[in-house]
Amino acid sequence: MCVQYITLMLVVWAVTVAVGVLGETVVVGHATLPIDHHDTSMGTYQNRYWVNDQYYRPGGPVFVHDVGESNAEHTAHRYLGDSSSYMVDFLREFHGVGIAWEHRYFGNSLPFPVNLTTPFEQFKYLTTSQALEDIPAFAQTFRHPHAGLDLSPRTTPWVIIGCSYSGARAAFSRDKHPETFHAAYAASPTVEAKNNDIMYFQQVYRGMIGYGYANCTRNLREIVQYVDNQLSSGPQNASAIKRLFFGPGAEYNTHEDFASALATIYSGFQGRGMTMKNPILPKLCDYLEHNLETGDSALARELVLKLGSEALTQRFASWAPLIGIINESYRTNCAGKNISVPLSCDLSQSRYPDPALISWTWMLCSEWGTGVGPNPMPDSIVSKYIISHDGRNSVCNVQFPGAIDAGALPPQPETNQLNWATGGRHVHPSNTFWTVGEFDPWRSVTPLSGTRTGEANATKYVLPHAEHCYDFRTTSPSARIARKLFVHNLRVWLSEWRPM
Ligand SMILES: *[C@@H]1O[C@H](CO)[C@@H](O)[C@H](O)[C@H]1NC(C)=O
Ligand SMILES: *[C@@H]1O[C@H](CO)[C@@H](O)[C@H](O)[C@H]1NC(C)=O
Ligand SMILES: *[C@@H]1O[C@H](CO)[C@@H](O)[C@H](O)[C@H]1NC(C)=O
Ligand SMILES: *[C@@H]1O[C@H](CO)[C@@H](O)[C@H](O)[C@H]1NC(C)=O
Ligand SMILES: *[C@@H]1O[C@H](CO)[C@@H](O)[C@H](O)[C@H]1NC(C)=O
Ligand SMILES: CC(=O)N[C@H]1CO[C@H](CO)[C@@H](O)[C@@H]1O
Repeated sequence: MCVQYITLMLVVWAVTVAVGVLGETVVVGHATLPIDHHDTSMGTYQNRYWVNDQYYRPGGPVFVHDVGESNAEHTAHRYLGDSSSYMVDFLREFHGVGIAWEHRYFGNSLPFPVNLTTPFEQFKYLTTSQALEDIPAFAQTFRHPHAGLDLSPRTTPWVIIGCSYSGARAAFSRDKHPETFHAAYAASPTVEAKNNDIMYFQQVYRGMIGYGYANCTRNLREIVQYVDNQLSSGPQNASAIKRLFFGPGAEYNTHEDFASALATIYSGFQGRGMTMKNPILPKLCDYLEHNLETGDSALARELVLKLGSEALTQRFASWAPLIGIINESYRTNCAGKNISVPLSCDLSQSRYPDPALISWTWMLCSEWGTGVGPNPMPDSIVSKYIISHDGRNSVCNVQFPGAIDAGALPPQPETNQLNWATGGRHVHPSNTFWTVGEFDPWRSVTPLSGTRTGEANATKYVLPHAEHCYDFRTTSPSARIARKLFVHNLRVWLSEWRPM
């Protein structure tokens, strides 16, 4: 399992952030919250949030953008401080107050310091259910930062918005705390916890076909089959195929680490699809397809059929950018590309030093499930070896050595317990607007896996030609439709709200 698919949930807008022209109107606040909502003797910590109240008029709602599993500072300024953001649009339209909320154990919202030496017991309060109590506790005493007006849910309708894990949190929040949240916008809501989701790459596969890359998927399937045959046909062939791709020394990697490294080619899909902003997959496809002499793709295909999958695999392995991509992701020097440092091509998992990744990995290892599995034959576009077959959960063991043996982490993430506690894919609160991207790799763990594309239902919308968390992008046409539908619903829901 490589870092791309563990960080994935929110690393979707690695695009340049516009400078917040309204930056000075965003104020940061700190809420004092119990570390343990069930036992106040554990003490309190400070949870960070940001507020923009410049569009507020009495009677307007409070919008909370729940940032989820990252340091929220960047997102807070992007959504609250940028006059062209979706949030500022909502604030203007409804004369609301906007809040960006940082999740406990992320950024500066730390019950305990998070780093590689954090004792396991200090992660005890990093649970989905504890985190679901944080905003409701904060909301009770929330006041207009300048005018001091009571803006708690007793006097003001609250609306929670999120995507991916925080999209699931939006739905769960409305479900568990209807007294706090009057409405929710759940975008790409990954409500179902799951280990080794085999539909992830199936969606990538469907998306590639949807975007006109069917031939490329055929090529990649043939390559994957060839690679898997070589990996399973004795140590000599296995070593040879690893060296073919990543040079001398690559043979010391396990099948799992090697196969996961190859799957890096799909890492840009969920955030960028097959557009030219995706720096890997479309370029690799073109390279595999095109006959260098004539530029004729049909001809290339014929050539491949004649030469067979071994030749095709060799062509992939000789794609010039590949080793650079791997060296960058894994901080290796495979094939000795950098002549000023020694050759090193160890593709094994190492510990993430980034605090947000440490906390998120803890959540995955304890509750949400880790990894994505190979999509089913005959459509497999990734090696069957991307999952380890030794029964041990290597990501969790590597990141938190000894935690499973000490009983601080379960042997396997307790996905069933979490789904039972949250409702998982059966969560169905009222006043909730649901969306997902047509080719979102995470679509199968949302409640919209069966919904038709573009179907403009009252409270559900599948964004055509979109992937993960496209809803808040100002430039996406289908996101604009989604937000319009939400606004339409929200007007009705707000008209039904009554103070307590
Ligand atoms: C790392 O975490 C430990 C335990 O929580 C804490 O005592 C220590 O100060 C932290 N180190 C840094 C550099 O923040
Ligand atoms: C190694 O691969 C070649 C080419 O696919 C195959 O002919 C050969 O049988 C394989 N060797 C073993 C030991 O399976
Ligand atoms: C896919 O390959 C077929 C030949 O096998 C060719 O006729 C067709 O033009 C190719 N499609 C694209 C989009 O390159
Ligand atoms: C080669 O590695 C050194 C040391 O890590 C680094 O400073 C340098 O930028 C690298 N060179 C290139 C061309 O990436
Ligand atoms: C809206 O969704 C419901 C259930 O999700 C479905 O039964 C119904 O046909 C949809 N309505 C429209 C107009 O698409
Ligand atoms: C750390 C390191 O050596 N990275 C290298 C990976 O490969 C690219 C190009 O192939 C080099 O430019 C990097 O220096």
